[in-house]
Amino acid sequence: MTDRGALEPVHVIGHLNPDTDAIAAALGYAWLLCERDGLNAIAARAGALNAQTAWVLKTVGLEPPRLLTDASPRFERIARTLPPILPDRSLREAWAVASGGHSAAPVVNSAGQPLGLVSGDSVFRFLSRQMDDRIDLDNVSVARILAVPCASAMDADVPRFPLTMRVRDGRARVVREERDDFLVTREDGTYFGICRSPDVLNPPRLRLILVDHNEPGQALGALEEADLLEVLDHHRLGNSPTTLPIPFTVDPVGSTSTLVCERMWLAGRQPPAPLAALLLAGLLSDTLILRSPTTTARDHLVAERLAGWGLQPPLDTFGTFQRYGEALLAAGAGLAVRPVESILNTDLKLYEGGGVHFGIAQVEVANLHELDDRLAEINAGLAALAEARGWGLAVLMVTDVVRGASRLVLAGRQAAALEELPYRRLPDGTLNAPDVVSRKKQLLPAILGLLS
Ligand SMILES: [Mn+2]
Repeated sequence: MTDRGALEPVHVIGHLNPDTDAIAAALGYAWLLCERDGLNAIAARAGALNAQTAWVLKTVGLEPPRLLTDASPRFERIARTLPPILPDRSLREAWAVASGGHSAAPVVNSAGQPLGLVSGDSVFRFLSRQMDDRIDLDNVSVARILAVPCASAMDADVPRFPLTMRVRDGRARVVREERDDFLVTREDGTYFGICRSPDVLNPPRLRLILVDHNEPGQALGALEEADLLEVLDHHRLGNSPTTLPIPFTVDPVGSTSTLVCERMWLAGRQPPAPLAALLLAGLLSDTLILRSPTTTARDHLVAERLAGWGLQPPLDTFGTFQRYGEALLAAGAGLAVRPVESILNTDLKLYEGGGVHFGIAQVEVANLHELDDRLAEINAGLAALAEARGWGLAVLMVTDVVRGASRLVLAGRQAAALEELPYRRLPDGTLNAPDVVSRKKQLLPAILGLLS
């Protein structure tokens, strides 16, 4: 690692269009770097989650890593969060903040809106105005000057930069300015901090570790603006040159999750069960449950170990890692290529309410339109399922995991009882349920309310 210290954040990130291995390896390796080396390692992702990965994260109970679409530093990175001062406070207080921060002092109203900065320049201009107004400065004490409200001595024309803006996009503006200090605002325009021109002209570079890829074309944007610290991968070489030597591992095993787990093992660190289960998913997804020709003996060994660590209650319901892997692959397949049997049975739960036995299956998709081509088959399959099981009602809940919405397909003798659900019926007979994603917490209570 560089001499910039252990607490400088380092982002661990996988490739664009992240798959389960890219997400699992980023979270797993970031965890190991924190645990083993005390680094401030932060897992990141270079794009939206796919349906399979969203299913795994939900199943194991982990939050997705933060989204990082490019490596160009933002104003947030160079902002100093100096305490703001209300405009009616004294110049003396502003002065204290400014000298403490070796910069200007931010003047912010009670609603959080930045009004300006008190700087050496602005105070000097304030004094000049006093002289222009023919105030006899010989007879004005320093104490009286320092007691004026700071707003009267501030510079109100300071440029503001949103914290999410790329620093490089603000550079030209800063170069034209005579000022040295600038305001950084939140998205809603409220005060976040201030920044100084040397930091705008030469911002600290993001520090990155790439996992599950090494080609710049597969990496997040503006990779050249970051310091690359390490690569941990299992793909072909396609890397670009670096200025400094870095640890670079490309080992042709079945998944990057395998490599991460081996390093945990070597370091004598056992990850928490949800993380182990996620790494197992990364391995099983990349190797198609150890069946892909990329699979090595090491992947088999690691799968056994991760299953032991990760398939603990409540994930022990999968029994074996093979069954866990099958659920995983089914979750990622989307509706287009899956047999109706698998769509209806992979995640099916049985209930009873008001004497009616019913089942609700849930399937996750990346886009609700995946349902359209398969709707006739699904309607038939769902009706057959209700008939075969003797249920009054069968429901398929198709959930768009990206946008957070569902469509419901209904079958069974009691389906009419659901007419009163607060969801709009579409021309194809399905119900449109925006904002509904949870079977347990949203759909089931609504159905039970109508049946009882
Ligand atoms: Mn991979």
